[in-house]
Amino acid sequence: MNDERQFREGRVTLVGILNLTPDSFSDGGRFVSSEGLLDGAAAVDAGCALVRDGADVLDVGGESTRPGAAAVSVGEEIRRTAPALEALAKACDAPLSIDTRRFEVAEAALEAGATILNDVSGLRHDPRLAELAARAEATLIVGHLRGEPATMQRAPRFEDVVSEVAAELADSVAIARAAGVPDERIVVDPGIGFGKTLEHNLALLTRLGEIREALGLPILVGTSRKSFLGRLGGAEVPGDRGAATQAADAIAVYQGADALRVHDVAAAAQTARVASALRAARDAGEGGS
Ligand code: HH2
Repeated sequence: MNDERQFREGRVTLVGILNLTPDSFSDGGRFVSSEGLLDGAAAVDAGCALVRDGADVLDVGGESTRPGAAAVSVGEEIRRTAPALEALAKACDAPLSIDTRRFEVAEAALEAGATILNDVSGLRHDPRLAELAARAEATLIVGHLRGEPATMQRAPRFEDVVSEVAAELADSVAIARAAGVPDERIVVDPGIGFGKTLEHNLALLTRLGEIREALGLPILVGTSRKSFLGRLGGAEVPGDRGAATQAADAIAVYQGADALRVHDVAAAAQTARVASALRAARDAGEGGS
C-alpha cells in the first residue's frame, strides 16, 4: 500500500527523522545504546509524537551516514529498524520510510510496513533498490551522493555544483524508471551535506528551482541541524542549530522544495507555511503588506 499524495499535494510534505542508531550526529543514542540495546517503546512514542507535531512521513534510519560513522552490519541495521517499523505501523498513522542504501534492509522494512525507500546514494550503492521499489509499488527517494559517506567530505569538487548534481540525479532517476518505478513515485534530493562544501550547499539551496525544473520531479531537502549551519550560525552542538535550520529550510521552500526532512517537525510546520505563503505571493506578483 502506498499513499502517492505524499510529496505531491501542493503543500510542503514534512518528513520527521527517527534515527535508531547509537551515533547519528544529532539524535544518535536516544533509542539505541552504544552496547546495541534498543528501546523500541521509546522509539515508537517519539515517532508518534512527531506525527502529532505534523509529520506527514516518518523516516526511520538504522545507520548513521555522517562522515566517520562506525560501519554497521546488514543484520544489525535490520535489527534496529524492522521491528520498530512494524510497531510504528501499528501505533502511528503516517506512511513510513526506511533510510537505507542496502537491499536487504529495504526488503525487511517493506515487509515490516514501510512504503517509502529513502536512498541517500541515489541507487549508486545498490541499484536493486529500484527493482524492489517497483515491485512493492513504493515511493523512492533518490539522493545525490558521490562516493561513500565515510570519505565524501574529503575535498569534494564540482565545476558547477547545481548542474552536476542535477545531471547525476537524472542518472539515478533513469535507473529508477528503467526498473519500472513510475514518475509519480520518484522524489529527488540534492543531498545537502553529502560530499559538499559550505559553498556547494549554499548554491544548491539558493538555486533549487533549477534542479526542480531540470528534473520535473518533487524535491526533498534535508538541512536539519547539519554542520554547515553550525559553521554559519555559530552553534557547535547540533541541538542548538534550530534557528539556523529554520532559516535554511525557509529559503529551500521559497526556492521550490516540495518536502523537508527534519528533526523538529513543529518548527518546520510553521516555517513551511510562512515560506510557502511568501513563495505564492511572489509567484502571484503581489507582495501584500
Ligand atoms: N540526511 C541524513 C540522512 N538521511 N536522507 C535524505 N533523503 N536527505 C538527507 O539530507 C538526509 C537523509 C543525515 O542526517 P541524520 O539522519 O540526522 O544523521 P545521521 O546520518 O548521522 O543518522
